[in-house]
Parts: sequence; C-alpha cells; structure tokens
Amino acid sequence: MKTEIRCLIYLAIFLYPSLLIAQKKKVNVDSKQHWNAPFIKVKGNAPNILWICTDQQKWNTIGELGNAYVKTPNLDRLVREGVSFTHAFSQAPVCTPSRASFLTGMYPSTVHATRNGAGEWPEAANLITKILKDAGYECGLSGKFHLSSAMANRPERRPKDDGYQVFHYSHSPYQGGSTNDYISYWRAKGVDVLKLKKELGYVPTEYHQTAWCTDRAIDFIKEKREWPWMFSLNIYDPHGPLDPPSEYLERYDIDALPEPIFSETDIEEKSVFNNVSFQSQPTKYTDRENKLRLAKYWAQIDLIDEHIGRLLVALEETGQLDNTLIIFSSDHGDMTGDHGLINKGCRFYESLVRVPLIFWYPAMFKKNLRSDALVELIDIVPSLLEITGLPTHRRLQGKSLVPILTGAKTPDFHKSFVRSELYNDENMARSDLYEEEPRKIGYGTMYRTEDYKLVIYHGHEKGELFDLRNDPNEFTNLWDVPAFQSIKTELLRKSYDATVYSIDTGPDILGRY
Ligand SMILES: [Ca+2]
Repeated sequence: MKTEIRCLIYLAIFLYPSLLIAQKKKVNVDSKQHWNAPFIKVKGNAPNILWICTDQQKWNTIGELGNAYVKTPNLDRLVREGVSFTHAFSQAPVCTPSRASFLTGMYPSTVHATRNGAGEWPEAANLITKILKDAGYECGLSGKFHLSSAMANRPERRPKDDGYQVFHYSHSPYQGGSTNDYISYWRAKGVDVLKLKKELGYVPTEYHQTAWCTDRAIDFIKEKREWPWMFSLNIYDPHGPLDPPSEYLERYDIDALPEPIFSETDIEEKSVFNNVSFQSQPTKYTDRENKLRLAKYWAQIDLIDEHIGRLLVALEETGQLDNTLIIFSSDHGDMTGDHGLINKGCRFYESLVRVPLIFWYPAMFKKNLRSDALVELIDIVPSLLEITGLPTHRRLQGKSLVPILTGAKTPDFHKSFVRSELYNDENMARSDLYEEEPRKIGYGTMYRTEDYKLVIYHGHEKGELFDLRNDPNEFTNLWDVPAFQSIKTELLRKSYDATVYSIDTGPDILGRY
C-alpha cells in the first residue's frame, strides 16, 4: 500500500509540470484556431529557420565570394558572418527533383521525383517541413513549391501533409491566373501585374514577385508565437524571362561585363548531345547578347539581395535576429551562355549543378568561414535535424554539415563525391506525338569528385569526363581519350555503386526472411 501511495506522489510530482505545459500549449492553440496543438519536441533553444531558396541561381553570383559585378551587400553580410560552401551541388539540374531532394535529404530517385511535370508528389518520404511541424515548429511558405506539375491555370497538388500552415503560392510571376496568390493579391488592390509586364516589359519593384514573396515572409516573421517557426522563401528569380525592373538593369555598364565561359570548341563538343533533352542547343551568340543576358540575370539577383536586406531588418526589429538560422541556396543553376547554352535541362556542367549555399547563425556557427569541401543540398535536412535536436533516420542520404558549421571539424573535407541525376522524358505528356517526332529524352547521372566529373547520358553512346584540376571550365571531354580510360572505368564503377545505393530499397527488414 505504502509503495502505491509513494508511486502516486511521484507521478503527481512528475506529471503536474507536464500537465501545466500541455495546458499552456492548449491556451495558445485555442487562440489560433487553424493551428494544431504543437507539443514541442525540439531542443529548448531550437532556432527559427528562414530558408531562402532562389530559382536557377548558379554558384558564382555573390559579390563577397568573387563576383565583381553583382551588388549583393546583404548576401555579402551573410557570407562574412556565416559559413559559405563554395562547392555545393544540387541533386538535379531542374526544379522538381532538386526540390524534392533537398526537402527530404534523399536523392531524387529515392523519393520518386526524377523530373519536372509529374502529376503528383508520390509521398515517398516526409518533407523536413512536416517533420519540423510535428515537432512543434510553425511552417510557412511564399513563392514556388514545385514538387509536382505546376502548369498554367492549374495549382499544383500539395502533398497530403507538407507541414506548411501558411502557404502563399505563386509558382511564377505570370502564370496560374486566380490560383497564383501573387497575381490575386495585387488584382484585389486594383493592380494588374500581367498588364504592367505587357506594357513595360517588366514588373516595377513595388509590385514585383520578389517583393511580394518577401512581404509575405515578413508578415509571418512579425507574428507573435511561443514556438519556433520555419519559413521557406521560394523566390522565382533569377529566372527566365530575365526581366528585371529597368533601374536594376541600368546600373550595369553592359560593355564592361565579362564573357560567359566559352571556347570555340564548345559548339562542336557540346552538340554531340543535342538529342539529349535540353532547353537550348550550343549557339555562337554575339558579345552583346551574352553580356546583356548576364546583366539581366545579375540585376535580378541584385533585386533579391535588397529584399534579403529587408528580411534582416524585420528580424532585427522583432528581436529575432539572434535566434534565427538563415539558409541561402538555390535549386540549380542556369547556363546563361556558358558553352553556348542557355537555360537548363539534362546536362551537368558546374553552371547548372553548382549552387550557392550559406548557413548563417552566429550564435552557433563560425563566422566568415568558407568551406571548399564537396557538399550536397541533401546535407541540409540532416543538418537541420541535428541543429533542432530531432532524430535522424535510416533512409536519410545526406550528411550533417554541423561539424563544419560549428568548427568542430576541418572545413576542407565533407564527402568524397557528389551526385546529381535527371530522368526526363519530355514526350510523356505528348503520347500522341510518339510516332511523328523523335522522343526527347534525357536520362543522365553525374558523379563528381574533387578531381573529376563523370556524366553518363544513359542510352547514349557517349558521356562526358572532365579533369577538373586542369580543366575547371569543362571544355575538353576526355571520354574517348586513351590515357583516361582507367580513370573512366574506376569512376563508372563508383558511379554505378552510388546509383545503386540511391535506390529506394523499401521497408525496413523485420525478420530474417
Ligand atoms: Ca528551378
């Protein structure tokens, strides 16, 4: 009997504080009808997370990291006060597979999202936003999402539970009509952004999608809440149609700009793959065309940078700057004239798969640390799990960057290779044309080490092999060069292993058979 009473007393002592916490949460929850009760599972000091992901921004586009032409004072600040990865790689050279990958910490093929335009998100894994939501975070998004088809006039189908409580959807500035929250927002205020675009050739800064996405993020940041938040700021730029507001373009002295990465041999060398799907073919552009394109692309980045400045001010003003982790990255790059190519598709040049990646959280991370280690965007999810104190799981393929971020480990090595993949079949949506037109297919896998890059275009006679130490601009394909056959064989074997290990092997084993 005595033991039972003692047990009851102990239970009361231990349970009472939990009941109080639960009660407190309940009060919060009731004051916000649309939010399910979060029972905080993350660490007590888990930071807010602002994840800024631009679209199609290649790696060499930040002033502080070596681009002498862009004007990016706010990104420069994040670089100086944070940790930047100069060799960060996207897991796919187009949107959906890249985004599916970095939101899950797994390769695109593992989560069954290998191409753009898919009918739905296949629910093959939880997004980090759902994991964070279940652990007590409140998650919001503005801009694009693109885990499945986002064709004009049809909003993309969201996952069953993507974790986002706040969802300001705008796949791009100009498509989607009433399903585009950005267009609808301005229409309700009597502003027709599509008409402005038609009249001026661009949308003025005040009404720009970059500004609107940022405004929605700032609204979210300014809300009072007692649990941590995570916001995905998914701006559409720097993306075609390359139409920055005129005052941003006018800042550039076009003739003084550099040429893209181009060698006269590119037209012939890169045309070998013209039947592998891509949005352009190698072309000899004029100087003016090349420089004007770069100026427009960079001007869009300058505009984005100004709005990142506004976010920093909002965080400062609301007293949240010290406990907010900022991540800056992009889903993939853009050729912008490099090798005579523009836009994107099934190719794996540095311009396409190497992207900016900055982690800023001075409370925990090193300042002004620049790591040239090979890292992948799938490394972001395991990093976030470690930072927030949440458990990792077997299926995760990324590797936490926290040891580098905190300075616990040397920043010059993280993993021995990075990989990227795309399994595209453009004609899938046009089955009626199978007989009349050649199929535009691009099944490609990239395996890159510090020294070499091997790209296989599956079903194609030829791939690409670059010696990155001696040919960092990827001008000379060594695929058929006799002296490189043994290194090619070794890389083929390693790439095959890496591809097999990225296969979704299904449920966990429960018994011996
Ligand atoms: Ca994209």
